[in-house]
Amino acid sequence: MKLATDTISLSQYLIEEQLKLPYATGDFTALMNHLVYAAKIVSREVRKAGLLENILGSTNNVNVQGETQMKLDEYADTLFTNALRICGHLCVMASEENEGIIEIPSEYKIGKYTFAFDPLDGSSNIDCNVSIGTIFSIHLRKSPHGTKGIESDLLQKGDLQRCAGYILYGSSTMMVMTMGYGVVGFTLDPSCGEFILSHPNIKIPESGSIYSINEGNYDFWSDKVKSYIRKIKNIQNNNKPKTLRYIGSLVADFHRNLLKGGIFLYPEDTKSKNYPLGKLRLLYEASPMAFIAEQAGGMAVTVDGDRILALEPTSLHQRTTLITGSKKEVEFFLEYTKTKNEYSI
Ligand code: AHM
Ligand code: MG
Repeated sequence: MKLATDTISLSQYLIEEQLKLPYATGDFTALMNHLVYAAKIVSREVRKAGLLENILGSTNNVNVQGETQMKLDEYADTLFTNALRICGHLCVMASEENEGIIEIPSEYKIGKYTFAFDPLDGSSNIDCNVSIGTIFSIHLRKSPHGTKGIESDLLQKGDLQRCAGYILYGSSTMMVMTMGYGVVGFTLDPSCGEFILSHPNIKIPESGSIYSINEGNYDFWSDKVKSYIRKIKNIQNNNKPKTLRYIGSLVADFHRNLLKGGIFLYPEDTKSKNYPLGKLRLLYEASPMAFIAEQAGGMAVTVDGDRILALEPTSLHQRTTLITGSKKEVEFFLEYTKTKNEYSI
């Protein structure tokens, strides 16, 4: 076991990283400190959700995606919004739970960063004590500094992200993030209330035996996706079939595959109202995960093989298909689905 003297907290890490950059102003570090504070409070509420009345279950509200909002969703959304818009370093925000942009109220300082987030992803799992998470993406604004941010400040491709990450409320609470030079993970130590650096350099295994997909949608997939899934399960073709692991919380499914290796797929399905797009949202689900995947040595593409990070967003809640995970697994998916004319095995 590590002694406290060997450890470094997320706040200390951010300050040390800032000191390495002679031109850094400290704005980003301050912004992250507000985010970390909100993450700790949401983690605390998630941990005691079963004990509190009026926090589990759904509200009567339906969010912009047409989904019933859970009470914890709403709580997390309000908490992250309030904690971040006062920090003085954001010019505009966007959340999965809000149709339009979230402006910075005029009483607060306007900053140079944008913040897009999914406050509580995997909401169908909240009521049954299954892992859920928060996902975030930070860009530098495009519009002139000092003015209010606008929607186009948020509509930037993933390649331009300054930072992306997620908070996983799992068997422990973790924050995993990248600032464009590798991926680091911090675990919340509840005894001192600090995120402690627990995973200093996360690399996704080059290949892995796990595949994660909602196989209940099988009949509604394209032939190429059906065939690929049959292929990776087929023992004659493959010696060893892959293992299916699917939670239904992107953060948890992604995190497991990041550490163990494998592939996560959310292709389009014809029964969905979003067809021919996938279910997941580009700005605050696919794009931040793609940044982490690539920084960890993995890949993230659409079913057609386009890099997620190269997609130019055109709307806040734009959807995309997502195939992400170990490099060799994603490469095999692309090779298999592109080179075959007839998809049978
Ligand atoms: P949410 O943002 O409403 O929680 O939906 C996103 C979630 C992801 O966490 C997960 O990967 C996916 O939806 C699961 O969808 P499905 O239930 O269709 O498999
Ligand atoms: Mg979500």
